[in-house]
Amino acid sequence: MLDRRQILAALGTTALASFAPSALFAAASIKPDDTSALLVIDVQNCFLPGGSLAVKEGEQVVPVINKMAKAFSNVVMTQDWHTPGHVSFASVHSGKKPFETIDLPYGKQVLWPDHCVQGTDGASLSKDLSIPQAELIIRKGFHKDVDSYSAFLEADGKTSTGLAGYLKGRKIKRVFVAGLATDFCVAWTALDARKAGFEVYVVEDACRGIDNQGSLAKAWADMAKAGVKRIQSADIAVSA
Ligand code: VGL
Ligand code: ZN
Repeated sequence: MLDRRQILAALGTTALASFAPSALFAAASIKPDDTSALLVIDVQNCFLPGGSLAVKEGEQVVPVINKMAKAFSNVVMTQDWHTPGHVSFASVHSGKKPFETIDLPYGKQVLWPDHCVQGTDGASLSKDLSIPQAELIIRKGFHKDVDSYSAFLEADGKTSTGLAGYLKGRKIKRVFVAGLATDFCVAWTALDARKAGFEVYVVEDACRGIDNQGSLAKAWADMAKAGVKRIQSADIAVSA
C-alpha cells in the first residue's frame, strides 16, 4: 500500500511531467536591456473595433503590450498616417473594392478602405495604450502616392523613414515588434529590421492579423526564413 507521502510524490512527478520542459524553462527567459527596443506598430483607432479597417480581436493586444512595455526602457510607436485620397485607398481607384490589388509603379498594392487619415480620430493611437516612457512616434504612409507598411522603408523600397538611423544612433541592437497588423505592418517592419541588421523578435500574442487571402501564413513563413524569432509575451521577463 502506498502511504500519503508516496501518493503525493507520485502526483507531483506526474504534474511536472505534464509540462513540456521547454515551456518550463523558456518562461520569462528573455530580459530586454538598454540595447533592446519595443516597436509598437499602429495601435490606432482605425484598426480597433469600430474602426474603418478593424483587425479581428485587435483590442486584445493592448493589455498585453502595456504589460510587456514595462520591461523596456526604449519604446517606439508607429502611426499609419495617410493623406486624404491616399493611393492605398480603394475609394480613389474607380471600379476597385477594398482588399483587391492593383499594380503601382513600385509593385503590387492591396487596396484598403479609407483609414488613418492624418489628424482624424481614426488615426489616433488607442487611448488605452499606457506606455508613458515611449520616446518616439514614427509616422508613415504620409506620401500620397506611396504606401508604407514598414516602419523602416516605404513601399517603393528606397525611401527611409529614418527609424534605422535613430535606433542605431541609440545603440539599439535588438527589436521586439508588437501591434497591428501581424501580416502587414508588423511583418514588413520585422523583415526590414532584419535587413537593417537588427536581431528581431515578433511577439505573437501581442499582435493580430488581417489575413487577406493567406497573407498571415505567408507573413510568418517569410519572417521565419529571414531569421525573425517568433516568441510569446510570457517569454519576456517583466518585473512586477
Ligand atoms: C496596415 C493595411 C493598411 C497595418 C496599414 O497597420 O498593418 N494594414 N495600412
Ligand atoms: Zn495604411
